[in-house]
Amino acid sequence: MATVQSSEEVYLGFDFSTQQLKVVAINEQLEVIHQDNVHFDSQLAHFRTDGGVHVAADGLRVTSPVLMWVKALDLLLDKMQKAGFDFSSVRALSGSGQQHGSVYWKTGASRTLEQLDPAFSLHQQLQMSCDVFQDSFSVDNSPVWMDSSTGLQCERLQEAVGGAARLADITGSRAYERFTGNQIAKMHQEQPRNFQDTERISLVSSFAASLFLGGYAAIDYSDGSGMNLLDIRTKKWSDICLEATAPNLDRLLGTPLPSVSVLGPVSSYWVRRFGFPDSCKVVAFTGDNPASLAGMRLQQGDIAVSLGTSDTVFVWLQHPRPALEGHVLVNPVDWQQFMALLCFKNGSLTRERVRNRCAEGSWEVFSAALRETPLGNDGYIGFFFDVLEIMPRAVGIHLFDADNNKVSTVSAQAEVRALVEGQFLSRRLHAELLGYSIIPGSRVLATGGASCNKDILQVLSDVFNAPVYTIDVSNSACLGSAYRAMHGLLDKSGVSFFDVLKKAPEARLVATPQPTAQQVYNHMLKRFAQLEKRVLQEPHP
Ligand code: 5FX
Repeated sequence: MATVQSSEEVYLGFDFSTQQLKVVAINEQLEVIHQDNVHFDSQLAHFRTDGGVHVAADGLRVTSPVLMWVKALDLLLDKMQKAGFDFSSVRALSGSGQQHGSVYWKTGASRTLEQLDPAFSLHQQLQMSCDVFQDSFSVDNSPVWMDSSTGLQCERLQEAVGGAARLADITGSRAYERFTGNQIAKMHQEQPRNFQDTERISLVSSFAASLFLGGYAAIDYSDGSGMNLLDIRTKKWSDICLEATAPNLDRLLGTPLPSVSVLGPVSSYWVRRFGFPDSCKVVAFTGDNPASLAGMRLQQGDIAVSLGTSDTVFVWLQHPRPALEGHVLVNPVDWQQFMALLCFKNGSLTRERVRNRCAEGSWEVFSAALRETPLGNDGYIGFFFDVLEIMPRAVGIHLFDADNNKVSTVSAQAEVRALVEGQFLSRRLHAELLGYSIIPGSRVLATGGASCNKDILQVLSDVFNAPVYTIDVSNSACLGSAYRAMHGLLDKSGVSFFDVLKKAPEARLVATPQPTAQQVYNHMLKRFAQLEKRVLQEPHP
């Protein structure tokens, strides 16, 4: 890492992800000069989250305490200050948040945001009422993307707009349980008093931007596309979707803006408490997947695979062709373009569970298992859904032998390979169903926590039969936010995102497909698709 020199200008990117809050600072040369993070479970243990969330007894409702996110920001800024970070050099900041989560600001909270007192931390001023401060959130526990409790609301929304395909055509996706509109509808139905007491609804991204702005930040087009509420073509809220969701939503959501928008300067709270310049600009925050697209400087033809709490796959799209599977979002770096996104819930937490069960809790042992087992795993295929998966909508562990017979156990090493191959076959299968195809010259760009494991990336390269590249910063959402902060200042003068980032380090080649990969996995993919249909037919909640 280069060191901060006080004369240089700096851009900050934050990422409010599921398990932690992270920050990256870059200088004008696009060098990373500072990185830090706050891990929710361990560093804010009194919120008693597991993986950053609370899962209800029914397994379907999943929330995070909104004050945990606020407190994490206090803690992160304090850590940076103690490390000698010079906030006076920050020209602009932006950020991202886990997608779909919603924050409910209580009536009167905008005044609190406008009048934040630099003598106190944010959480002291935004938390529950006391003699001095009024509480700012009408709902303490925000529903997050892992929630799948809104099946009823999804059905009603699709019925109201004329079916799943029609909804996908308008908003880029059929109704999904985690999508914010369906979460809002449920909040309105199940917590009417709290809903009544709400003056603004934010996404996690726009909530975080609001803290820096000292006022409510607009929802950006790209993260707004994950709500089942935004018309991805007109970039306006869809009246029919709003009406089918809850009353007065237009007012509660505010007007959406392009992701590149400069929302205004940081509030005086940041200037007086930490020494930010009063000219420091806040560029609209967006979703973590859109921010990753920016961080990886994804281009047409590339496919990005993000290996995090959720695994996601995304590509740049010129023309939206929404389908019943997957999502089309407005593109975060060029709002006239689009991106396609696929999300899988069973990502790193499942990899960690299998590492603990089959590899003595060690990534080295896990990697050795991948190296010591053959491509194609002697025909064994596995589906590992610890929680209800999105694609396919199935749950449980399903293992098959080379004759497609269901088996209950395999060796520990074969289980490790079955997990990793199964995850990547599924990512490839669903990307191809959405229209993606591997062509000569295709690159797979890998990011997220597991992208630092070369043996996992070798399997990714083999299954996709394409070279895999990574960037040096494993958190591409944070880096992408810092890049977007920089671009936000120049967009109005007509400079494109890619022009701003010409000097950014090139992605590094980390794995190339082995000679037999194409033959092994083309055949296996066909079997995988058939077996997935069988798994889908098994009963689930
Ligand atoms: C995308 O649709 C998702 O639900 C997840 O990838 C979240 O954004 C994770 F933060």
